[in-house]
Amino acid sequence: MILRIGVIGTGAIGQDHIRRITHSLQGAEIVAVTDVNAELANKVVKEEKLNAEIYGNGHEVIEADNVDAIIVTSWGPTHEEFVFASISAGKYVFCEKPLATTAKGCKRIVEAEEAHGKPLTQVGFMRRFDRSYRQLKKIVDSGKIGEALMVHSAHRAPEAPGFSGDMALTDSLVHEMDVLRWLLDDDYVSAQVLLPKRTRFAAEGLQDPHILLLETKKGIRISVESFVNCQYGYDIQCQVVGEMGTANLPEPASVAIRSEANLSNEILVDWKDRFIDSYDVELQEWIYSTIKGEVSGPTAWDGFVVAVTADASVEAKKSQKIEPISIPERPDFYSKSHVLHY
Ligand code: NAI
Ligand code: NAD
Ligand code: ISE
Repeated sequence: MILRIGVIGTGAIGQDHIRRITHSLQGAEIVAVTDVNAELANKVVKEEKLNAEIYGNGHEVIEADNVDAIIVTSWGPTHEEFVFASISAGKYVFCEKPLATTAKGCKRIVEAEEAHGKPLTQVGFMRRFDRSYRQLKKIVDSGKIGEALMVHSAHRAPEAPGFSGDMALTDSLVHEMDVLRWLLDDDYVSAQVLLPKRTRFAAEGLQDPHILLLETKKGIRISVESFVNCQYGYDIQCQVVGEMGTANLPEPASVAIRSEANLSNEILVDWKDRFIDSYDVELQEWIYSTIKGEVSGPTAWDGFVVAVTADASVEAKKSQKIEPISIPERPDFYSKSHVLHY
């Protein structure tokens, strides 16, 4: 079976996903697209030589008879509406983060899926598909370093064009909020946000860097540095400290250069390059599991948990106190969806 996909939002990441599905991955084709910027949708269909219908809005894409599954890559505030409509139509949907801009919105999606009777939604947390994170998880799960006690991690980007308000927490650190609970097989109980000396490279009125401190149910303490104007590169770090050793996220492969009395390795500067393989694996696995009628990646429940964590982190930044993170028990309904494919 070839999965026939409709894409809502043909901007930066929508175009990337269309390209990888059309030119690199197997088992799917793009048959429908839409964008509020109709000119852009037209341009993408032409440039990628897609055999796809261009629709006037996302709902028409979702309702199209020849569309089996939906990819939502429009702006964050539009996601909830399109995911909801996909569930109502009984169609599988891959939604870029955020699932919805509020925890309430995510909860409504969870409830809609429960009412529908099976999970249909996967959220675009691609780090779970990243080879280096999967290698790190294998070591943590193997018990080689004993029980995990602490995690030190960092999310650094050279600059943050278009960032405003608390986007460092709600747009970028959401990836850590998702991948660390997956890595540790745990959930968070509290958040605290420290505000270090501000870099002069931050836009006016924006705090940068941040340190997010999370505590988990098992008592693991996590520090996440967010530094989105670090100038030097896109650098994702993660070290798990266990009872008997430590395990570090592998660095992206790069050529070690010995030259002019220096030993050096390139540091990537763009998140697209750092996670390029992860997006491929993420969407290939989504295509295969959708054809099988399963959700095997991050679910609507995971999208909800991240939204609750992000809300508590923003609150902790404001209050400068330790804020509780209240995550209800995961419904049995979602347990099966955590299957990992190595
Ligand atoms: P973008 O602004 O380049 O593209 C969004 C597109 O959606 C635009 O072309 C816009 O015209 C269209 N759009 C907006 N509302 C729409 C609607 N109601 N109907 C149809 N089209 C609509 O944004 P970008 O960077 O592609 O981000 C899109 C989403 O992907 C965001 O939610 C973002 O958080 C997420 N994202 C995820 C990444 C990841 O690493 N997983 C990386 C980058 C973005
Ligand atoms: P973008 O602005 O480049 O693209 C968004 C597109 O959506 C635009 O073309 C816009 O015209 C279109 N759009 C907006 N509202 C629409 C609507 N109602 N109907 C149809 N189209 C609509 O943004 P982007 O960088 O591609 O980001 C898109 C989403 O992807 C965001 O949610 C973002 O958080 C997410 N994202 C995820 C990652 C990741 O690493 N997983 C990386 C980048 C972006
Ligand atoms: C972007 O939206 C993403 O999702 C990237 O993966 C992230 O690293 C970047 O900081 C965000 O702005």
